[in-house]
Formats: sequence, C-alpha cells, structure tokens
Amino acid sequence: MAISLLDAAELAELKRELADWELTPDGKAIVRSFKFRDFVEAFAFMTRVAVLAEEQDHHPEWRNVWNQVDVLLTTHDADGVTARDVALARAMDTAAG
Ligand code: H2B
Repeated sequence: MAISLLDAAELAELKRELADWELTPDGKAIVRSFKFRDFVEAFAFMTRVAVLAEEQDHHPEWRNVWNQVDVLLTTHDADGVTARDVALARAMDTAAG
C-alpha cells in the first residue's frame, strides 16, 4: 500500500503541533519519551495506546522502564514518517493526558 512521506509543509506543521516529539537524525522517525507517576500509570497508558494502535492498524516501537515509556514512530511500509505516524502521535499525546 502506497502512503507518502510527509512533505516540507507537513513537517513544519508536525514541529508546531507535536512539539514534544522530535525527528530522529536520519529523519525517518519521530520519538518522544513519556513519564508517569509509576509503573502502573505507564502500563495503563500502554494498554490504552495498544487499543488505539489496533484501531489505526499502526503500531509503535517502544520501551518501558518503570514509569517511563520511550516511543519511536515510523511507517515501515514507507520507510519514513507519514500521516499515520502523526495520527498515532496525536492519539498518544491525548492518551497521556
Ligand atoms: N505499523 C507501523 N508502524 N508501520 C507500518 O508500516 C505498519 C504498522 N504496517 N502496522 C501495518 C501494521 C501492516 O503491516 C499491516 C499488514 O497493515
């Protein structure tokens, strides 16, 4: 399935709207680190996101250590950042509260 990478205008919009996310040095992914009160809060967040990811058929690469969840979003099908990553990033920001 062809899905196109973000263009320059969409990247600028991403920087503005998803200010807590940053582009990786190779420009192929966006990353954000979420912090919670404790492990239970972090895992509850991951559970909420798991449901959203299934709904969107788009899945995060992530790592959890106690109260922290480090997330990397990329679209494997496109080898870079697409609107699907932006949609999931937005949903994760909302899910984090
Ligand atoms: N998640 C991410 N992050 N990138 C993808 O390209 C992707 C995915 N593709 N989740 C989806 C699933 C694809 O493999 C299925 C078959 O739709």
